[in-house]
Amino acid sequence: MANRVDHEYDYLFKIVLIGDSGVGKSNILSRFTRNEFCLESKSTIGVEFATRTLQVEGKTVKAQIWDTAGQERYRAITSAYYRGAVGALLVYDITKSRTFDNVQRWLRELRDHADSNIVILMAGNKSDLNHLRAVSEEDGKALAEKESLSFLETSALEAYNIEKAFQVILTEIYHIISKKALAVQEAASGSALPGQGTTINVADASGNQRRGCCST
Ligand SMILES: Nc1nc2c(ncn2[C@@H]2O[C@H](COP(=O)(O)OP(=O)(O)O)[C@@H](O)[C@H]2O)c(=O)[nH]1
Ligand SMILES: [Mg+2]
Repeated sequence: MANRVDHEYDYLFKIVLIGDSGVGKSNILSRFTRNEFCLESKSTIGVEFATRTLQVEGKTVKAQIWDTAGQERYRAITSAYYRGAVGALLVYDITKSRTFDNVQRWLRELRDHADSNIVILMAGNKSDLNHLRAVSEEDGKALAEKESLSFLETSALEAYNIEKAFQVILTEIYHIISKKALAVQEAASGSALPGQGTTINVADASGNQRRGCCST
């Protein structure tokens, strides 16, 4: 038993949650991994990360999502937090413009500490509090476009777009990884003649997809 190798997933992707304190990061995580929401703010839940396994384009992907234990309040997130991360969910609160203004600061933090190819989705959380809105959806979209980020408004409370946010990030990561793998394969086969190596794989992949894909 102890020796059994863990083969229940095809890919393991580390994703970090970042953004100001109080924007809803921990609740986004608990909504996504346990379908739970907590109205009271327990700032330190104390988990390092939580995981959930899901299907992305016919592959089994295990998302390992890291949450802060409140260090963001002291701007004391260490580089270990970002190490190995291939995705980031950058969260602000649509009712607090300061948390939106600070997105730039978080992008800088990512630039300094994370891999330069990290996939980033910006989430304007608490969309259920539309009557208290301080940041328009258009402003969110405009910033995301300017910074080349994916963007969604979410609500951890109403479970709105939470699933989708992770699907978008994981799919984007998967596309990048599979493109890289293909490039490596092509490089390995040198100036491969058409019909060699990769062609066979493409045929295999489409066969697998027809069998395994049910996510439409
Ligand atoms: N109305 C509403 N409140 C939320 C939402 N997400 C989180 N909250 C509340 O915002 C507060 C801070 O949430 P928390 O997840 O601890 O934020 P964190 O500091 O970023 O981890 C808590 O009181 C949550 O109940 C949401 O989508 N809608
Ligand atoms: Mg938290």
